[in-house]
Amino acid sequence: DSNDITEVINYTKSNYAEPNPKYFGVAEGKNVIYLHLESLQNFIINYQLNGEEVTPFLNSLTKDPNTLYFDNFYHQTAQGKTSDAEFMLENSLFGLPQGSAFITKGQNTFQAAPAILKDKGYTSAVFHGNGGSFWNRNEIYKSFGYDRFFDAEYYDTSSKDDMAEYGLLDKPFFDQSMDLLKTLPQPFYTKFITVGNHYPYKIDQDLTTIGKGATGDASVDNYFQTARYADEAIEKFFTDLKESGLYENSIIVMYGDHYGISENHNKAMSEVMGKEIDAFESAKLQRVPFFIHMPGMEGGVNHTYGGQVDILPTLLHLLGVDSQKYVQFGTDVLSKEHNEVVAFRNGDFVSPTIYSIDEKLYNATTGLPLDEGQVELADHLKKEVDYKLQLSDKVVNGDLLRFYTPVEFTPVDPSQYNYNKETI
Ligand code: GP9
Ligand code: MN
Repeated sequence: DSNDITEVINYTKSNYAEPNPKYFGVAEGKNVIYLHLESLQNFIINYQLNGEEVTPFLNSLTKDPNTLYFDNFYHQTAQGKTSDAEFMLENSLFGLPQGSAFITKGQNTFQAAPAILKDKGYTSAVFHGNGGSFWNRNEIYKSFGYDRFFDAEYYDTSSKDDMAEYGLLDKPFFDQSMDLLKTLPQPFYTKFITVGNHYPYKIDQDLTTIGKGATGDASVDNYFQTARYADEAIEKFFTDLKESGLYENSIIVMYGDHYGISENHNKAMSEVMGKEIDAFESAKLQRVPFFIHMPGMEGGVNHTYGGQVDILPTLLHLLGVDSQKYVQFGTDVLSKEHNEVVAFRNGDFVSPTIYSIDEKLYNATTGLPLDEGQVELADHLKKEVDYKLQLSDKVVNGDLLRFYTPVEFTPVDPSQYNYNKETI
């Protein structure tokens, strides 16, 4: 009810982190291009398999002067996997502790990125080479205010060689997406959801350019090949964006959506990482790559702790849109006031000083049990994390954004949208 939404607004106001003046508005009016990188974990970045880089293109971006690369960035997904990542990305709300908010909360009121940016003159679109109803996307995107959803219907999926288990392989996907992208009025806000690097990472050997791993655990061993394939597909897409002229007017943001190698594979991962994967190392494996790339922007490797719930306020500030009036649970990772305590959906958290995993506390630097002197601080952080998750759940379960419309925000009318190819 209205008391609940007042509590939420009070919280999000106090949680707000002021934009960093150095970055605020540097991408004002630019096209936004999100690349949703399926199952890409951060350990693969700059990893060498038998002396060979697995993801040479992404690695080159970690050294690129126009790219911000975050190497302490965590996925915060739960059972909703891909859909949880998208949910956080579009709303800066947490996914639910069970199930997928995409599926159960598709009719909620949202103040999501596409709607926020529509008020700034943006057209929005999602590109995905799988059927539109997967994760209930074709419904919830309407509630987010997405103008267009190019699902498998819009792609040529007739060649078996082009298909992965969950839709078009990344190379034909990006290739075919270019022509669709060129039809959009600018500025646009877009998201490209890849599927090639999806469990169990099977790929036609004719398409591979690197060998498999040698752990004997098939999904771990195959992962190197599908990650390489994704890297090549992304590089090609960058090239095509440059050729089309869109590149110069765009900001490209890339994120890994969730882990690809589960804890069941810790034995093989110990071999890959050259160290035992205990609970502490397992938490660190939840890091996913996060890149922000824009011609002319000052880049660098950034060690700030952050997570997927932080992406939206970060992007809005880059675009010169203040996030203050929106109900968002993350904070701008580029802000000096950014909150570096990264909450996981089960109440665990990581931070630059303390890890709280499965009721155990660790020194973030050494991985050893936390000093007695810091336990009180850890308890305090844990309470903050629990409160934040609980408030976010209140918003989502209670559909509380019904009761709050930010000033100068145009509410979304889902019935205005239709993604059906035939009827457009
Ligand atoms: C399917 C794709 C996969 O369309 O996005 O979702 P996931 O299985 O990774 O949650
Ligand atoms: Mn996924």
